[in-house]
Amino acid sequence: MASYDTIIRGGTVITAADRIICDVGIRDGRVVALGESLGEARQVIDATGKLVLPGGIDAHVHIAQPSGEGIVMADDFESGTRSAALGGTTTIMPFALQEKGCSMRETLKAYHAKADGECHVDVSFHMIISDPSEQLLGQELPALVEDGYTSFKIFMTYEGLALNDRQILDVMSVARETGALVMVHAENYDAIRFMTEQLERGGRIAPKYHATSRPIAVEREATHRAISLAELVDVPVMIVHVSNREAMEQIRWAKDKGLTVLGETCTQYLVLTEKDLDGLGMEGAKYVCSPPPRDTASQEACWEGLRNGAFTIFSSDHCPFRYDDPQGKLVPKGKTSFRWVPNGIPGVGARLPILFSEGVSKGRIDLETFVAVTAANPAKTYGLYPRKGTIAVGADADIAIWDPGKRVTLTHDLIQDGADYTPYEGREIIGWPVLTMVRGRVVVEDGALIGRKGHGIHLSRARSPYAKRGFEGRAQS
Ligand code: DUC
Ligand code: ZN
Ligand code: ZN
Repeated sequence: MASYDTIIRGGTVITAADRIICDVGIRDGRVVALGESLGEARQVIDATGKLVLPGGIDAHVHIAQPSGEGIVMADDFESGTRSAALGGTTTIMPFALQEKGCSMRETLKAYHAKADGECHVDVSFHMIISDPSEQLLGQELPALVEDGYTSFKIFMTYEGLALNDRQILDVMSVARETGALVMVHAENYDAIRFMTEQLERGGRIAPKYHATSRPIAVEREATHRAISLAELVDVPVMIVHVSNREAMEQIRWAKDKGLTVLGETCTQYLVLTEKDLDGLGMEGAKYVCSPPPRDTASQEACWEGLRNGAFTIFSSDHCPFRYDDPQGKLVPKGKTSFRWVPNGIPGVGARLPILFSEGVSKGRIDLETFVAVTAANPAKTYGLYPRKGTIAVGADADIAIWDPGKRVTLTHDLIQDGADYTPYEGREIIGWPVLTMVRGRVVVEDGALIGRKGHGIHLSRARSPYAKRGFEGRAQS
């Protein structure tokens, strides 16, 4: 009788710490052996000459989120997780957005209902807090953190979402008490409104002015303020989607001071610039996201941050809207001002191939760093490690096999999310995930989805080790 369900034979296995040529033995959806010539299995996958990497964890994606009147997000959980799988990602972490006046528990139930039975890869929800009522802070959040929803995002900008400093302090205090990890969207709301109104008064309403309306100072100031508020409360904080050197320097400054401040950057800040928003007519709307892509010096800074640990995590911030659609980027009001163009770009499928090609293949980062920022660190940061994010005995067999020399021209057809474009169309990629496995089952092979939706499950999470340390320390004192 075969000892294993599957053996991945002869590949180079990479984790955040090691690279070894060996076989990977898989049984009941988990890795049960790493070794030479592992013997028999019902299924043998030859990985000679290939790289065997932990499946990616995309810790920042938006799926089926309400996005304003008349606007519809392009992905449901089937299409979003299909694209993730095609791009070598085996777990995504989408947001459940609390709408004003609504219970967070009910919100989560609604998102579970949308996701259940639909997913190709595993899923674990963060929460977005828009209404920090007494009920939410005093009762719902502590119970939800206990139940494994151990992270939440807050916004310093956007009508209906922005929290003021007092509210941020209240939310951070609950994170401190409960051991949750706070993620912050750091841009100054009032400054953006001021800039937007000035631009509109001057008739500067095209999509490219979206970037003009939220310059680096807007992000840098809010990043520093978020860090300072977290310092007051003595709570760890994750600054998400950092786009430039000045914001990154606030994170570095905080780390040097001994604060637990973590950072995330995203695909768009490595390969897009503000100039991409300057398309013909409304075409620039395809690249409207916040913070906006900056310039080549900012790209360089973000690469540096990935190399030197200023950024712990690399995500897509997948936030998909169809372009040629009145419920998407071409919503009629968007023609009257950039302020109405839906914010966000698709990227869950393109994230890993772009980082691999621009990073590993071009020598900007090594393979271990690639695995760290795309899989191991997200798993550790958000309480999924060591079940996820590594290839080790006992871990889930979430694996992507990469052909490091495969040349591909990136097109939306390969990515297959629910949008009608990719902002990365036509890029030449070197290195591609040729097989994706989720808990031992092959879901993508040679660019084709072969799994059935419903294999992906929801993961409840432990507390982040960053948050938990403080939480446990406080509990004992
Ligand atoms: N923030 C996000 O995190 N995603 C999309 C839009 C935004 O502003
Ligand atoms: Zn955000
Ligand atoms: Zn986002």
